[in-house]
Amino acid sequence: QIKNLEKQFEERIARDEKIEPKDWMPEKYRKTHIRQMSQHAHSEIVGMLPEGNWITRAPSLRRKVALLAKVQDEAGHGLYLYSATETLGVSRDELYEQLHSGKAKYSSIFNYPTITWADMGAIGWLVDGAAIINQVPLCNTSYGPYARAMIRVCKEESFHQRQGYEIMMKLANGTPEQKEMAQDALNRWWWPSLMMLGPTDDVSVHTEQSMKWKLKRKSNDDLRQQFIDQTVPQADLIGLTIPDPDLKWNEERQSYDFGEIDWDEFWQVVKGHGPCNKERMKARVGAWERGEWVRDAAMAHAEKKQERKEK
Ligand code: FAQ
Repeated sequence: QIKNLEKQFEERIARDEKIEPKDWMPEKYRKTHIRQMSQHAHSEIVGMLPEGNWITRAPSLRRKVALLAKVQDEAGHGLYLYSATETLGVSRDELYEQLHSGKAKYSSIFNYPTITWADMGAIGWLVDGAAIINQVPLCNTSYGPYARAMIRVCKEESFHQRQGYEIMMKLANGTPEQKEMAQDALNRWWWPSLMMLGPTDDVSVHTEQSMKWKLKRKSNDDLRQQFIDQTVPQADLIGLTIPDPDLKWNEERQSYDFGEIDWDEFWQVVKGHGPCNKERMKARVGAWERGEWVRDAAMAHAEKKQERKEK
């Protein structure tokens, strides 16, 4: 019986049919989707913190409006993705618990500090740029609710990327101090943005199975190469230098060769030892605890309303 269901499931995947919440699916398919989708949701929520740091200090009203809208979009993406994950039979409370206890991961990139205004530009340009490269193929992923969520998310990420690049463009064409600030932000965010796309294919434990299930449509290394090839000309255009002395156009491959990524740094950050891991978790857990009275009040109100209805 199970063998038959598995066979039908594999055939549906081969036909590029979407798998929907009430369809039969292998337990491992369900689990790995809960893992990736919830970690994606957590990344959006934790990802609000580095930029939230600059909302009150944006240099103009126009910049503030754009940054506020971007951070609100990230909250929306997080909630949207949590809802999509819940269709796999896990509760929102369980997902929060996994984040707060450190059991579930969130993207390494959000454990770096945002120390100047140019970091808002670098995040939009590079971090959202890398996120789009990773998420456009996910619009075609096999699980229906995830694929549909990605379509809307990608449209919004595209606005985020442009607002970031525009900040960098303005700074790079500004005073020498402003240009220096933009270059410094690029220097600090470049390598972590490359790491964000995940470990190299030879050590990526989930890629093989996730590609078979069409959860992932492109490998980590392919996405990283695509990101580099797309971003280098953008840096050239605004006169900034990618901080990689080994970066070189390879005529034969029609791609850029690039230097060694510091994978020790990546794993340190993933294991909780990055510059801001503790601060990020403290902020999330603190927000959850401070919101307890609101949740309690809402529950008490709902119960009273129900009681009145029953009388
Ligand atoms: N950070 O076998 P793989 C955004 C973990 S975009 C931390 O290659 P997989 C938008 C991985 O979970 C950012 N951990 O794993 C935004 C696994 O550990 P596990 C979020 C990482 O899943 C922009 C282990 O290493 N985007 O938020 C990272 O096949 C600006 C082995 O790795 C997504 O989540 C990392 N960078 O490939 C918001 C996209 N990389 O789970 C605010 C969806 C890997 O077994 C501001 N996710 N690990 O404990 C994906 O596409 C995939 O999950 C990858 C990883 C590509 C991230």
